[in-house]
Amino acid sequence: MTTNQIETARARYDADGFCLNDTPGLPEDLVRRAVEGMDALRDGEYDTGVPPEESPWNPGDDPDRLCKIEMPQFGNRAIMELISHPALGDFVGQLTGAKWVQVWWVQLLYKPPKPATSDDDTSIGWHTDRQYHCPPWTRDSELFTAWVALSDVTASSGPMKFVPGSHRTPVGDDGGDFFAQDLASQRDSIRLPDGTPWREVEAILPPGGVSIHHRDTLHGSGPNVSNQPRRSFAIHMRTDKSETVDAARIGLAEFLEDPRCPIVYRA
Ligand SMILES: O=C(O)CCC(=O)C(=O)O
Repeated sequence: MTTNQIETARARYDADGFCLNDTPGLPEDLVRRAVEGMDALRDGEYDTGVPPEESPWNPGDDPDRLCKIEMPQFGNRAIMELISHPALGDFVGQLTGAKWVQVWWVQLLYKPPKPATSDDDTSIGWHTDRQYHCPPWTRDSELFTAWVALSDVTASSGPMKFVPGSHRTPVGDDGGDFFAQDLASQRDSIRLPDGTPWREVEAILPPGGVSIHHRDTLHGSGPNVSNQPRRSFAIHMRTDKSETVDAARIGLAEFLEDPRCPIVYRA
């Protein structure tokens, strides 16, 4: 990306709490191998010999449910290569201006296609990432999520939606629920700070594209009514300006010293 493009992305990220990059430079072949890796994990095949962490979806579960697998890079080499890729690291490093950036948690998200007429149980409710950070991080910790698309994410495939500006005055821990299915009624009950209008922006991305969102930005997604699965990785990242409360190394911070949570950028 040129300096101008980075500055535009940074201005968007600061103002809106998210930004998109259609072409961060992830090689097509790597994206294809990561898709194969995703399918292998769904089949319970691990080319590293090690399974992912305990997950809400496990091989053999209903293929028509939302599939969320925690730390998929533990079980597949191509996925490890993708989440560590220097092109992604350079982009987030330049975006944040950080001394270093580390991946600290990863989720595989596979949203199966569903006919528009069927009951929706594959939506992801409005929430912020901070709500799910356990152990908590210190108040000013710099944390964000790089969401990498592995399929064509269109308006009909249940793209992520963001509420621009919602990161500026966080709605707090009761403000959302990842597992809620009725996004419209959630929207009626979430109180945005005075002056922040509720707007929703869809993150439409090609395979290999990425969106970056702040840990306090409200986001969610509806059902996938296309005819292809929606595939992605939510790669949770931190900069040198971050630490867990009491430097805890438990829960989602258990692997901070593990090479499978790589440092993807150093200034
Ligand atoms: O994939 C989605 O629609 C939501 C993912 C998400 O909550 C995240 O990346 O933090």
